[in-house]
Amino acid sequence: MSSLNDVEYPRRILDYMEGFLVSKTLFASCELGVFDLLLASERPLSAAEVARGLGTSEDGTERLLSACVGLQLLTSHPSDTEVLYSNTEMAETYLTKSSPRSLYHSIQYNSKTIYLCWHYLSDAVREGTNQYEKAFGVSSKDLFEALYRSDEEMVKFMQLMNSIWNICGKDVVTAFDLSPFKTIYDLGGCSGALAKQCAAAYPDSTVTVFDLPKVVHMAKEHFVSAEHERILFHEGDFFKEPLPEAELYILARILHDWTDQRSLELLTKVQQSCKPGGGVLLVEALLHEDNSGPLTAQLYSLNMLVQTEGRERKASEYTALLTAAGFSHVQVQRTGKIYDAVLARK
Ligand code: SAM
Ligand code: ASE
Repeated sequence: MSSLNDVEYPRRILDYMEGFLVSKTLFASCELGVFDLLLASERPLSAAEVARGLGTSEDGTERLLSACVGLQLLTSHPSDTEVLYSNTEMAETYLTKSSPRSLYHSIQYNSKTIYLCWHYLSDAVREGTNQYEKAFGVSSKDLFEALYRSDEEMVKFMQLMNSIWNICGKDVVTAFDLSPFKTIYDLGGCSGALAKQCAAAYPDSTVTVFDLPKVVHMAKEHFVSAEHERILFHEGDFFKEPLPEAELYILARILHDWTDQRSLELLTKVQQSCKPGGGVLLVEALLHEDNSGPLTAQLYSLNMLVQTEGRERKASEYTALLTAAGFSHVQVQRTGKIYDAVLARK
């Protein structure tokens, strides 16, 4: 059969229009605990058994499970009497809470925070600013005061930040050979997830997570255990306080939170603290030079509009900021996953 083009039949438009139905099906299945229940069960379960296990309606559950089969998150096993369901390998790996590569907390943050912010996307585009005031009733004067409007929100944000590095972290820390750098500071290192990947890839290096005091306290308490000997912590404010001297500074998903002006201010400080011969590694979702993609970076840039003061940038824009701050020898490595790496030298 010949495939219809987008004008004869607007498949793409229909998919985009209803894309949120897919997101919400994923959110609800995770939140209700579908994948965790099926993981805990030794055998595939019927909709009635899942409904009993979750305390949900049988009819609603049957429809949810069926949609998950359509999304290839579940496999159905038809028998004479009833349909049985089990997790696909993809769901078991990424959607169950206890999996080492779990995206459960990212999905929660998308469901409970980002989805609500995106309700105000048109306003954000109209006004050119983030939407915390409308979405959550908090003033957005200090970005991280708004993002961390409660300790609970801060932990949720840290969990979001944490999960992707189990999937993409190795690629970004090995995009360049960082073994010559023995003293590494991860500025805004958050939960320490990228620091763990970095310490694992470079056994002769020490990685210090530099972040706001309450973030560091939380990271020590909940995310980094004593077995990670080469991960240290430093509490501070990278805009207000001096930076410790280091051979390499990592700024992962930092500059995309901030305007060009604040980014340059921070990079200039980093350059001044950096040891001669040292460097800085930026980890960001790079836009193509002609802005034609990748779609993920384009959408993330809209998310930065709704949630932060920054934007996603092209490699040339990061190069311009790095050069203005006094760095040279800028190199760019795309990883093919969400996040890319840019290395510059002092
Ligand atoms: N680098 C981590 C990653 O990629 O997963 C976290 C990125 S998160 C978007 C930004 C981080 O910068 C947060 O951990 C936040 O607490 C930290 N941060 C924000 N403002 C800061 C400041 N003034 N001084 C130090 N850290 C700050
Ligand atoms: C930030 C990164 C994120 C600030 C807010 C954020 C992410 C979500 N919210 O620095 C991670 C990237 N995902 C998206 C949708 O942008």
